[in-house]
Amino acid sequence: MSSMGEDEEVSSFFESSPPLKKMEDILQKLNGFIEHNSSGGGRRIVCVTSGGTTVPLEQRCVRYIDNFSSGNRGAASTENFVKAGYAVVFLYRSGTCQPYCRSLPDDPFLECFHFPDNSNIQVHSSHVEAVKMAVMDQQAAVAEARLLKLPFTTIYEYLQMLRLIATALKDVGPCSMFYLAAAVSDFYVPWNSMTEHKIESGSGPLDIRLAQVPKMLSILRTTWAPKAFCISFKLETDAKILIDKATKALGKYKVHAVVANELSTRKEEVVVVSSSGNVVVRRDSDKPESIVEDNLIRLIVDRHSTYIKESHS
Ligand code: PAZ
Repeated sequence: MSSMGEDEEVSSFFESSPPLKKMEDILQKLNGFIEHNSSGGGRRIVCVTSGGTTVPLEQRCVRYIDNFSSGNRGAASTENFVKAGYAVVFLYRSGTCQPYCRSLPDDPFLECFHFPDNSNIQVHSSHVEAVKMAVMDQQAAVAEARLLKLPFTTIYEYLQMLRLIATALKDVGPCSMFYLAAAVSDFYVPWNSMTEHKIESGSGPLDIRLAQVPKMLSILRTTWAPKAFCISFKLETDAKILIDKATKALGKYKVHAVVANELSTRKEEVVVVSSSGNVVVRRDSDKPESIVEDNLIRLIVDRHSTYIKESHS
């Protein structure tokens, strides 16, 4: 029997996925955001994906497979894209790191505040600057309609939302970008072979067979949003194979660049792999507040500008 082709695997994945909740609401927000930012000023729009997808083991999910991603890269990159003038669709895993909140103490966040009397709440002086910047930057981005946050949890939600966003951005063409920093599950339990109720314990070891999640990058590039500038990410734990894997992904998916990073050093340096060569991007280690995303987004924005110019000539 012949195995399914890539397109068939993708169609079959979507046909068997549980329907996306609040799809109309998401579409309305998305179309309004794109219309607002692309008409008139013609602002560039980037979809930043962030955090990890879960793989449910039961339809009425009690247990799931998850991954390590904190969402820090996506949140920090979003702040930098907004600073560079972009409108950002932030497709993020619920509960992971949010733009403008990275410098706030999250453990425990409520310790930032105190009550001098019953009718007033104040921020402790040690946290005033961080809270003020977080609130002002976030409010400015939202007030100017430059940040649209869309949460996902499962691999099913993530891929359906990515398809919606890509299709909605199709007409923005070269001024749109995909910056795919989310850690997307490679294996999953197909919805129709998943048990409905909580898996019972007490009958020995549990055997689960995971299917491969169809690769959506090719279809994003060829069909959903073929003119968008597209940056994918490659994470490895073995530095020896990282660049080779990233180079293969670049060729296979025809993305414009692959950002290669190794788990333990991902906050210090990344390598941008593209047809014009490999560029190592580092955090400025002499500036304590510097993050690798400051330099990474500068480079990506530059490359995007060149891409837009070339697309118009
Ligand atoms: O979310 P985070 O800041 O903890 O980590 C970022 C990252 C390593 C998930 C990202 O840079 C990345 O490589 N994403 C793609 C992972 C993959 O190869 O599927």
